[in-house]
Amino acid sequence: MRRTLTTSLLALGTVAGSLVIASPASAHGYISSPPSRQANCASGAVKDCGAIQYEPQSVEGPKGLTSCDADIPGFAALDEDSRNWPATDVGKSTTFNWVLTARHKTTTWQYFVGNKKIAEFNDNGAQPAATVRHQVDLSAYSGRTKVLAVWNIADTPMAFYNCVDLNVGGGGGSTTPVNPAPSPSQTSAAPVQPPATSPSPSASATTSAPATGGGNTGGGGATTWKSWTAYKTGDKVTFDGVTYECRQGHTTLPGWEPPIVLALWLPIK
Ligand SMILES: [Cu+2]
Repeated sequence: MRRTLTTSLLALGTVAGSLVIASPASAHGYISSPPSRQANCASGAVKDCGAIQYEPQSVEGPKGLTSCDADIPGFAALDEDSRNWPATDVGKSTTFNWVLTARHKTTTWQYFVGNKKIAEFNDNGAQPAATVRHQVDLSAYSGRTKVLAVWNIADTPMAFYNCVDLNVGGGGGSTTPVNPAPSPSQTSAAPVQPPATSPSPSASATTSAPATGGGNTGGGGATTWKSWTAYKTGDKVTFDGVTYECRQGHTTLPGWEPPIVLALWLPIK
């Protein structure tokens, strides 16, 4: 009896320990689409970024910084403009999509180009959802543009920083995965598209992505969920016998299993 109880407690402890490990340890947030520099590092689109590739959500520093790396020496790659970061073609406005693995109460979300603040969204201290979207007007810009996006936390002195490289006017707001070897913008004749309707994280009915590849072809063809993998909206995966549909494109991390980050995964039959 006693022995059984002890064994059970040990088993319980093991389960609890696993749960602790499975939860996002240093959980914060970053812009997944259009891909921020840290998103490009996490997805492998840009190589040799250093530690940031493992924790794109962790570019945290005091409020008021203007750097891409939050002045964190280990993340310095993010601040190197010479890296030829892939620039996403967007129209005269675009929607920035954040993935928050910890929903910190928020004062404001700010967007800068150079020293100029081009947009600000005030949450007045509210707790955001696990995914956050902001549409930002970029009509004052054209061509290659570096946007610094800042998430200001309400109950700490800290903020989270993202640099997002865009090619304004270069297309219709495409959020397709970036090419690891970006073609020179001068020679790429990007087809002009009407403004793409951004995938809605909450309305799965609108996903009509005809899956051009990546193991998502065919009716209901779901692949097994994996960490360190880039999924796009509409992708289907299985995890623990349940099938999920991706609500928002992101690159997975250990601890982002679908049942834990349901904001990113919609369980389907
Ligand atoms: Cu956090």
